[in-house]
Amino acid sequence: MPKTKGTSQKDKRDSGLRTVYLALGSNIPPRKYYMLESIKALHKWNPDRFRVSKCYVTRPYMGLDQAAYFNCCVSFQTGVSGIELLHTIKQIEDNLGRKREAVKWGVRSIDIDILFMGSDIIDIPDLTVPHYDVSNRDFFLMPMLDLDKTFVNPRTKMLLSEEIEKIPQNSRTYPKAIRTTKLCELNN
Ligand code: A4P
Ligand code: MG
Repeated sequence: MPKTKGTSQKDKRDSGLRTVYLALGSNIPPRKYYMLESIKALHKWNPDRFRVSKCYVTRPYMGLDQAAYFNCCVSFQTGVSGIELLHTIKQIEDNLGRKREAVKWGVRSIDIDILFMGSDIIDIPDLTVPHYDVSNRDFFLMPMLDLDKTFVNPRTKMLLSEEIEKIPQNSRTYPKAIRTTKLCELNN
């Protein structure tokens, strides 16, 4: 097996049950449909302790000239490896017709990112957990706080509630909760 820098010993099947947190984002209509279908697919795949945050409408990150996003987070309990989880979310994105374009931060029907896998730290070529930019994105941190107000980022050792306060104004996307019962109907 090729040796990779910082490969986590935890990225294997028997890593034990832990709560994983995923972020969902869409800025191509119908955004609500893409969000809801992704949530349903994830719930079907792993219903154990499945929870959904509020859904937010957010400005494009770093002021990009794009349509507004819908963002939310989901959490569930699982024992799967990071790579297996990554394959599953890519499959769900593909099934919902996501086109992979060369443009970084291009528009997207649905983007599903792994934010945290319990307190695991994974640094392998295809996967970085916690997500490399989680501390700088209010559209990740705000819905994360809906799911767990006391969550500590295992890399920075900071509370997410502290990290969100530190985000500079020019990076903020000003998440605004939207009224929807549909997105949260899978909550326990
Ligand atoms: N990868 C590594 N770590 C992870 C992880 N923790 N979760 C690799 C998911 N994927 C991870 O992902 C590219 C590769 O990253 C994967 O093949 C995987 O091996 P991708 O989803 O195909 O590409 P992407 O999403 O276009 O790129 P990137 O850099 O992930 O974009 P971001 O960072 O997701 O940013 N503004 C607002 N308001 N809301 C948004 O949701 N999203 C973006 C996209 C930009 N602006 C936004 C939002
Ligand atoms: Mg992504």
